[in-house]
Amino acid sequence: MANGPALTLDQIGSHNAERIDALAEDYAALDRQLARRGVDIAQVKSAVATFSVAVPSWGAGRGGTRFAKFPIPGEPTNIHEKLEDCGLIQQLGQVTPRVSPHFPWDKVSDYAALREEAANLGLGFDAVNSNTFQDQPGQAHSYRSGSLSSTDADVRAQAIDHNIECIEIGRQLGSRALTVWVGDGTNFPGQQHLGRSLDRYLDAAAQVYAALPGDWRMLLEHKLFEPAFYSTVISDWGSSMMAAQELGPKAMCLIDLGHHAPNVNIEQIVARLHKAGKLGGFHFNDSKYGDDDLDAGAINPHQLFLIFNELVEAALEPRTGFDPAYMIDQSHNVTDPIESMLCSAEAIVGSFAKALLVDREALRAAQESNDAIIAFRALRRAYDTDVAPIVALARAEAGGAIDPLALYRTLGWRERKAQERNTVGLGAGIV
Ligand code: PSV
Ligand code: MN
Repeated sequence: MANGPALTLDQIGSHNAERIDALAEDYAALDRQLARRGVDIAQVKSAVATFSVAVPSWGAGRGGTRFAKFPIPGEPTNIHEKLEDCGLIQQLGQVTPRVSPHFPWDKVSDYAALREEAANLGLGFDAVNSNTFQDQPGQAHSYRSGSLSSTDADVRAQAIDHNIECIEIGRQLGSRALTVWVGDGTNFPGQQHLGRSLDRYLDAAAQVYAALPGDWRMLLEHKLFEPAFYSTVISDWGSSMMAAQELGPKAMCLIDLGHHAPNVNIEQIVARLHKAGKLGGFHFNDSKYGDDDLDAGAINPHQLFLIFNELVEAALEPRTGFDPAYMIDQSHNVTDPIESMLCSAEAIVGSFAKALLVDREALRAAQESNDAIIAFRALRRAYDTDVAPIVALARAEAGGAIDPLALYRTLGWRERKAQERNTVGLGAGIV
């Protein structure tokens, strides 16, 4: 059972003391560079200090492919141990103060106690995720032919009830959003009526929507394919937006970066959803081929920057309810999940910082006069800037480590946890 913070203030303090002079020098140099560009570095640092991104409870364990999972000694085996690892990530990085739980994976008997346990570790809870893409032991009806869109009314009722139960759990945890991703779809042309399956989904989702508390949001996560390989009920941002519009103002769209056709212009989807007032949140990760769930910014950091560029633009022209939920959704197959999430969070906040550096006036003028190269340069100049000193100083000022990964490596965390925790079994990983 987790109890208190893993690191003492002394540990972070002495780590930072050895690095603060070098950081101050780098920060001062960047300050002079940005001042020449008319950018106030202190303002950028303040904005960075307000930024946060949630970590997924399931990301604290080693993921796997559908072929295998290769656990590491000391990895967490339950929500308590996952919270403990997430608490350490937050202590080191100070940018991930919330955990996004997934049910029934994170089920416990006492949610008030779980909330308190998280609070003792400096954590709160973000969006609750339902799971109607797997069958659970003892479940009355199978999701083998779909869940919210199933042709069977009993299956739909079970999926609705599960989502409502997630809302109830989320209430107790202090969450304010339900993320719904369904694996519903088909593998064969003709297997299901494409229009009617969407109608059934909409009807069932409306019953979940009706159970949302007044200040909650329902985040609809689309995905092009997998586990279904011919059609998926909520396959793309068009279907997602259609559903969100039909359900009502509390329903918004969630963009998982890996859930699109290859080469899709995701930043344009961000702009479009914002225009419709339906940009609800993100699952950050990266991919090269499909829904690879690789670490955010590992493959295409430029895309991550361009997404944040649209988010900065969106904040300049906010729509009602504009407050996107930022979450990481990754599968760590070859790394220590703590290290991956530390690095991903840094990549995400760094992309935000870079987007803040764009000379919006120059960009706008170039856009209006159709000067493509100058417009592109306005973006490229920001993207090319090394914002690491801003991100590191904001982190240190918030109480985190100047070099979180280096400090983590000195802790012997996994070795210690390997003594305390049960061993994870072999088998295939989760999606
Ligand atoms: C589906 O691929 C997904 O992106 C959804 O967010 C799930 O909840 C998550 O991965 C975990 O399997
Ligand atoms: Mn996701």
